[in-house]
Amino acid sequence: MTTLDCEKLAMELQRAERERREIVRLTAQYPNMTVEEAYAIQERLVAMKRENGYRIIGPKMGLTSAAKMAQMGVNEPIYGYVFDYMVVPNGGTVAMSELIHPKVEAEIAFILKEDVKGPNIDAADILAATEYIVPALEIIDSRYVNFQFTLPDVIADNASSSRVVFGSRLVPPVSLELDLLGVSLAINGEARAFGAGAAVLGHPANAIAMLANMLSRKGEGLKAGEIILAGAMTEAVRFAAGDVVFAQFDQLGTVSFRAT
Ligand code: OOG
Ligand code: MG
Repeated sequence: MTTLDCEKLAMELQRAERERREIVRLTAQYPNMTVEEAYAIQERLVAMKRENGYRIIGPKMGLTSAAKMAQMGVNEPIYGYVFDYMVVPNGGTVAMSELIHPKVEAEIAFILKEDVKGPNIDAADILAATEYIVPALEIIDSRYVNFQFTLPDVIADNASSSRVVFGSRLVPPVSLELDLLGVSLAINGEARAFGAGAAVLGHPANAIAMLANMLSRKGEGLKAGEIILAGAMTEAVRFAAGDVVFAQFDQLGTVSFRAT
């Protein structure tokens, strides 16, 4: 793949998101695309969004639980970026007309008080650098036909990032046992998925540590003040216009939105 291909494919993904249109997965045309090439496309896509005036809220981990890896048929964690235009207020609305075929998943987010730069970062380093834990609902929306992709496809597509709702309660990590922390996800009052922090690589701080180590490969790190998603604790669930989506987290409160 050339730099030109990267530019072209990032633009296709950008257009698909903006025009709410499914596209054929990139590996159909580039079957030998590597993970490194996929991150190069993601980097172009992220740069385009910044050139368009959008601001990064934080990097995020994806595919960090067995439930998610099995659901998506992919077997290694990935990262992407959440932008300011993706944030929906807690209790707010998500317009289906702006999205393609969204799904929702419950997550734990970290807000750091210090920058963290890999390599060799572990969960203890992350917990020591964390100011607050925040509950979240992430809305993912693959730009690919039928939400189907291989690992390089989903990396290039900014890990399906689309919308995010953060809870209103910020809790310092010392008072929490994040691996034992449970969550239930309900749609219109009907329980649809359950999870616990341990589903995320044994402990959500492991996912954030892995992210710091992955970012260090390109000389980057985690920054104080970013809100960083650790990856879904549950499988992702489809929702439709009119649905009320509600997550209840042990010790962290509730997060909800309504789809219109
Ligand atoms: C990729 C996004 C993964 C997570 O938390 O696992 C992700 C996808 O499943 O489309 O955000
Ligand atoms: Mg996610």
